[in-house]
Amino acid sequence: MKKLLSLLSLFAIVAHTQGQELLAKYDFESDAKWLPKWGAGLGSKYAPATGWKKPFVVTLEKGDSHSGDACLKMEILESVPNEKILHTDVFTIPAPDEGKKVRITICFYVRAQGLAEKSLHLRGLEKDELNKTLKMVGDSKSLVAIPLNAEWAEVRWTGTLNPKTRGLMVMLAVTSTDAPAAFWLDDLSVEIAPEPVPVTTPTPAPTAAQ
Ligand SMILES: [Ca+2]
Repeated sequence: MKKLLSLLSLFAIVAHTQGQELLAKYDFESDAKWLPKWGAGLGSKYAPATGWKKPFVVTLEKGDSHSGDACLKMEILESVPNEKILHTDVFTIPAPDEGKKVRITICFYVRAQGLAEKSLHLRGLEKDELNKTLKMVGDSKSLVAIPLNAEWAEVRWTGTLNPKTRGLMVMLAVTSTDAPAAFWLDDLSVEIAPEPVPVTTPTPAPTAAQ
């Protein structure tokens, strides 16, 4: 726990010094056997994530986590053609300044077993202030085809949201029909990303450099 707190403190310091704002973070270190507000779906059928018994199960697993003692495991038990989707709760996105868009970075760590290459995808769902669905992030069902390795690997995506977006749900979608198969997830965070540095910025005069 102490290690976790120091890691979180370190994270806060880094976030502060870079002017970034943490919007959501999930490290799965709770003792609970369920994931509050997380859901999972098969095709168009949705239920609480840890409520599924087949064709997949979602559990909090102790040991071999990326950080702390626990991580999330989604295990596909039976081969079915429909997409299997795991998703977070809807967390708040701050209103952007006039004429601007909110720019975010989604970061997480994943490892996998038995899934076909390019069959696990990062996806986001943008919601308006009334929690109505606006669109998929980037108008895409796949922001990133997640690399599938036996060892933990970092996945990071940065992009902008619709100016009307006030809520966001992060999703991991499995298109593979392979079973048995599984992936593990840890340290999912979403934060406001710094504005990109324009590539056309003029080079400052040498005297301006320290
Ligand atoms: Ca963890």
